[in-house]
Amino acid sequence: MRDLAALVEAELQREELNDSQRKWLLERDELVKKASIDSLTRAWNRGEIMQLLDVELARAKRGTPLSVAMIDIDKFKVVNDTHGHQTGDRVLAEVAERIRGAVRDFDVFGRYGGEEFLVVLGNCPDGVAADVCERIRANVAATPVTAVGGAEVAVSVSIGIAQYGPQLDTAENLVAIADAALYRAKDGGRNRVEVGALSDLP
Ligand code: GH3
Ligand code: MG
Ligand code: MG
Repeated sequence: MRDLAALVEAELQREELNDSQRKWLLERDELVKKASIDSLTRAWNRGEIMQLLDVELARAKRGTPLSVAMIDIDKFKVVNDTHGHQTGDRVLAEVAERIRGAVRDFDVFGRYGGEEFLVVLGNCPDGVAADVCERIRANVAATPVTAVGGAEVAVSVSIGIAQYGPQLDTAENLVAIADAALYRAKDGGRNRVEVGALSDLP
């Protein structure tokens, strides 16, 4: 996003542009941003986070460590069924905020599906990815979310991690392994982090 802003700034400095052209450039920048961001959670949307993953994959091929984490809200259907969809939306936005508060400045995350988030941990050695995810897990579970009606709703997430490596060098494989590890975290009782391996693939 910073790169994009710098590009727009550079374009705006061009002397041959008149005011209405400058105005259009700024508007276009806003439109591009809006189209890339999920409005409920202010996380990147799925298409955008997959593109950011591609960028990190290119770095990983040159030797920079990379991990991805799939995060899924536990028993979210029960939240909707018990407290209503509006409270469900509030929980989604709050979980995104808590993920944002737990990742490192240069980590990026997006809304991958309904109540699933994908975190791309660039330049992240294996042990560090597990630490970051444990911090996310703890941050989400630390305090309940207040429902629209005032009730306190306990929230937790399960997280599956996949680490870039031999045979684990495509977005597809990384997401598949992170997903498999996530299922293991669900099976193991939820509110936990699991690191995936190639042996997790069916
Ligand atoms: P598990 O612990 O196994 O993940 O159970 P779960 O209930 O979280 O999973 P399940 O896939 O059964 O339900 C996910 C629910 O998320 C179903 C769907 O209606 C809800 N959901 C998806 N997107 C949104 C949304 O934008 N807002 C709200 N309020 N609910 C959503
Ligand atoms: Mg899910
Ligand atoms: Mg869920």
